[in-house]
Amino acid sequence: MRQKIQNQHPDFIHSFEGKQPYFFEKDGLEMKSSYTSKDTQDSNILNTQAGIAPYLRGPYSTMYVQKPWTIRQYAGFSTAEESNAFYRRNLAAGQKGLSVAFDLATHRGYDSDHPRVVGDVGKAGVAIDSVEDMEILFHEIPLDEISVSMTMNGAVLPILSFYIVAAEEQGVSQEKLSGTIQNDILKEFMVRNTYIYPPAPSMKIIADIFEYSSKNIPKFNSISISGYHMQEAGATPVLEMAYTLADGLEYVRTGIKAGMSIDDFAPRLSFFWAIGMNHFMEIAKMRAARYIWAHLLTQFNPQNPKSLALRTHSQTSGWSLTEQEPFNNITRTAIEALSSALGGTQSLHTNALDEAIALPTDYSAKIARNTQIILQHESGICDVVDPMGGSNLIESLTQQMIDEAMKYIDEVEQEGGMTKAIEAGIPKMRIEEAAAKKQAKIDSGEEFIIGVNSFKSHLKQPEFDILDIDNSEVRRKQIVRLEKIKSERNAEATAEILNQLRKAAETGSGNLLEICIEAARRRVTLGEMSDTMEESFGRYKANIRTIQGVYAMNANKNEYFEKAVALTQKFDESEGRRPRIMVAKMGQDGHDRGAKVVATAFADMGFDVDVAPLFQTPEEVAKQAVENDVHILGISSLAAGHKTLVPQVVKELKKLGAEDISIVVGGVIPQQDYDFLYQNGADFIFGPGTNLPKSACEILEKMMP
Ligand code: 2CP
Repeated sequence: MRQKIQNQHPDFIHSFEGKQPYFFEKDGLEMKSSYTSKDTQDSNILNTQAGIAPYLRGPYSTMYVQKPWTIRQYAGFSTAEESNAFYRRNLAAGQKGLSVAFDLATHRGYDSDHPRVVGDVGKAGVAIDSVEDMEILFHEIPLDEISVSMTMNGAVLPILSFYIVAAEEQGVSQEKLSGTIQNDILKEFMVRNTYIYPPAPSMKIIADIFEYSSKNIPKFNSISISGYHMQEAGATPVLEMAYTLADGLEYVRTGIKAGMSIDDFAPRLSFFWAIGMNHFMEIAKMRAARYIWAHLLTQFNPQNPKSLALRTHSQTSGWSLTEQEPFNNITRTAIEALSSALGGTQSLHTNALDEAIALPTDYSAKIARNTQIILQHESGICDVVDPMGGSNLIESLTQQMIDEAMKYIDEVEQEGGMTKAIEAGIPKMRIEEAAAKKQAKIDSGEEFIIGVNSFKSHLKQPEFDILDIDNSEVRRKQIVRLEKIKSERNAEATAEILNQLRKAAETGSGNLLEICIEAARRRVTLGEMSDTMEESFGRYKANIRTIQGVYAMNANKNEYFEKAVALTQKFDESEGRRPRIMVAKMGQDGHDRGAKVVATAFADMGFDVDVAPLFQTPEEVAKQAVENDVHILGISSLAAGHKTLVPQVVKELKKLGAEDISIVVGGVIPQQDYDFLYQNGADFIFGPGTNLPKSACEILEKMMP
């Protein structure tokens, strides 16, 4: 007898008295309360070995017994000097590889002096405008010994060129470089939003990087095909895995179409997973992904077995961190790191406990790093290959994830591949639906977040050191360096190489990376290279699509939801129209999960909702808010630009005589900034963990006293 339990609330589960296992839904999969060998008897995945295709149990036969995963902490902030000092301290304390975070201005191809990036320079990563900055970033870090990962997708050509030339000027030749460039543009169009050019030229850039790196930097991983940002945007582990592998297939086809053989580039494709709190599913996901990848790649008939091996970096989930009771985040990160190691990661970043609030300090970064060191040296996890192999639960879940993921991969294939599926909006829609569903379940208390919607503590929270970046000072320093470089370089040589780049972009002939490397040698800046290619490629603008109904469907236990619906109706009756909110992001911050979830939830509560395009200036946002005649402007900020951008948008609204528009600020806002924002025009501030219907009620009650 199969009995299904829809609700996982402990009281409900404890009252269940049947002897049969009960079934429940977790992140879109049906699971059971107990597993036996019967659950795996029909499975054909049990008799595989690590180091041999299909690599389900790991890409290397000896795994951590021979070499533990690389402790690779992602970091970067402010100037190249400050980031360099931070890297060197971390390497001295036991970190094994570097992973560079660039600021959003750099990601989007703007030099630090560009007017659109005033609030972004040096904030969520380090500002890099030129080869000079890159040299400072790696000062006294031997690039032939330390492998460096760089998270760069939009401005991938200038950044990779600067890196290659900085190494060259350090005396390190290209064939000695080991590391990884993220270079995964498809997921940018889907979720991460730091694209520059439209899909077609972006894929040409990727093909050029594959080609150049296979010939010249053979130890460098030419891409990190990333699911991380999908899960951060709301994807379940299955969706994350399926869409990431489907992206991978699209890149493989791009490489082959550009004339390469599969073995030229497939051994240097790498992957990147988010590891969230769904412990068993995350382990199963990593194993299932290796199995599916080996099977998918077999169709290209590789001769090198390494072409079939999926090697991956992973990072503990940033989204799972809470601002409330941040010490709980140490526990969450340790559980996630454990899942990642049990799943067989090659490299791992563990988040710091304060990352939901601000940039990590040296102390919080140390705890995060030590979480990995403790796992490697105290837990015994590195003594055994694939320790979870043979577990009825894990093997059964691995098979289930293979089957489920293949359905989504087949759907993408039927659409004609990932580029087409993205154009049709399929993956984005499914991810946003999953995000809205999850938020509704959290807001209604059906899913637990300890310290946020349950087991809240009334003890006083400890004060945190907040690493605040003086963004205007970083920008000032960058501008001085940019002016110096431009005044000292050979203007003729610069113009000549930019012309070559322009022609190559126009005609599609020549390898763009090769030309950019020469441009870097001649001190062309990141903004200049990007602008030159933009002349032919254009700048991509995303279509905004919103979903409806998913939040309402999953909000049935939320007392505030009904109340908010009643209040919007009351507003309509008294004002003659529904409350209208525009949800906006400003600057180069493209993290839009929160904004999208707010948009769909508020629409389901009866608001008229507009979503502003990404990457607007405060002036553009204010103008649109007035044109749309909104009552409320909701500003979502996740990249620390709030102290610059919120006062500016308030000023612009005043100029337009629209002071009556209520300003709601949400996202990652440190408590210490609340007063500043209230004094500068914010009417409401809602931090991470906000119950959305409750916040809607607060706003409406203040608007209709
Ligand atoms: C390792 N090796 C072994 C064994 N283990 N050889 C024999 N037996 C073993 N048991 C060898 C490998 O073959 C390799 O040599 C070398 O040791 C290093 O191992 P690896 O597995 O390649 O590890 P790695 O160098 O650390 O590389 C891991 C990845 C790479 C995953 C392949 O792509 C990587 O480091 N990615 C990191 C990406 C990253 O940091 N992303 C940050 C995202 P050979 O090379 O000679 O074969 S930041 C995210 C934020 C959120 C954002 O994006 O916005």
